[in-house]
Amino acid sequence: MRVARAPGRVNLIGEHTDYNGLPVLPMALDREIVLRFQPRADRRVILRNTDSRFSSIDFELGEEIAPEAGGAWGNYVRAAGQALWREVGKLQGIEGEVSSTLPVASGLSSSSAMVVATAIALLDANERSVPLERLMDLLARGERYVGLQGGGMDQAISLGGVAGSALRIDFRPSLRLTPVAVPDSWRVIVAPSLVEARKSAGAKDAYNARVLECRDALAQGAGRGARDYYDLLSQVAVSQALARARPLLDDVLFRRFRHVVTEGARVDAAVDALRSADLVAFGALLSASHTSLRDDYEVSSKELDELVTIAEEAGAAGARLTGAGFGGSIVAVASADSSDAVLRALEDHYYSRRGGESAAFIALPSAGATVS
Ligand code: NG1
Repeated sequence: MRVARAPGRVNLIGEHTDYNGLPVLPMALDREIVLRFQPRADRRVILRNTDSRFSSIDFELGEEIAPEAGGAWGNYVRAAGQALWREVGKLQGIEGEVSSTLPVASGLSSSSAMVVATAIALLDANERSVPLERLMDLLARGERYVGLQGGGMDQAISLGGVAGSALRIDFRPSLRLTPVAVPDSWRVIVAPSLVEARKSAGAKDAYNARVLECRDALAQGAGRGARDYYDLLSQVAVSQALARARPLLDDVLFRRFRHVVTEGARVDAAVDALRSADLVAFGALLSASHTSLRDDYEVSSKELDELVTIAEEAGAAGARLTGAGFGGSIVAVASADSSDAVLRALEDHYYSRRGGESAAFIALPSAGATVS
């Protein structure tokens, strides 16, 4: 048996920027999808899931793989299979078993981890390889198979994660990953809201609507003819872009536009704060990002807002929703000295009141996907 492992991720800052050509700052988690597999002599992919909520899958690889109805996990496996077949040609299948230490639909990218684990397992079984950055891009486009017009952050960080570091990922002018060490004295806390952010179901439409709104804002003149937000901000400063956009856009489009251009600037500032180990500045940027996602981008929820407030009041330097929103998790940063108080407050004021154990955890910046 061979084993493919692909981690989930927590995005520290840079939300809804990737599909707009602006950078992100995620780190790979120490929680992952594990795929134990062996090659098959035919084209079939047969996988069991150790989580009894998910039924087994069995399909044939090919140029055009029909999706399973609904939000099935098997569609992430099919997405990887179809993308790779189109890239490298004929492939033999695999059979095996999938397990996970990642909470599902928590905004921690279990879906992209499934895509990545499948892809590296299929490549290994077929003794094929695709250059890493090509694979990142290929799988980002491939995952759109499930109907979400997503960006490239999740596949890139799952494949390219570096232990001890967050990664600044630039998508334009070309894909580039720059590790930035997370100081030993910082703690990154992840707190799931326990409200599932199932992108394959309802949240998909809301996500895709945001993608279109961002494009509309540019097309209605705020882009000054630029192809994307990267091109726009290569020509003008954020303040100029905002001043020019305001009279051209209605209230909703202006707020979407303002989130994207200010969030891009916050990523730059956050990378500087991380490099200089300035926890206070970094935390303030996280909290500003949350406000922008809540008020301008409108992707937060009352549970996510509540978790952010609890973390901040308990002494976190800053906190924000992480991932697409519409449910999922928050991320908070705190000093090693105050992280226990933050975890305790989350337990007392959020999880206990819902009658359960705490689901919050300290995330360790981890390495990317492997197969062995
Ligand atoms: P989540 O929902 O956290 O897996 C999605 C997109 C990202 C990015 C974020 C928002 C996919 C697979 N993931 O992440 O590319 O746009 O939303 O920043 O499309």
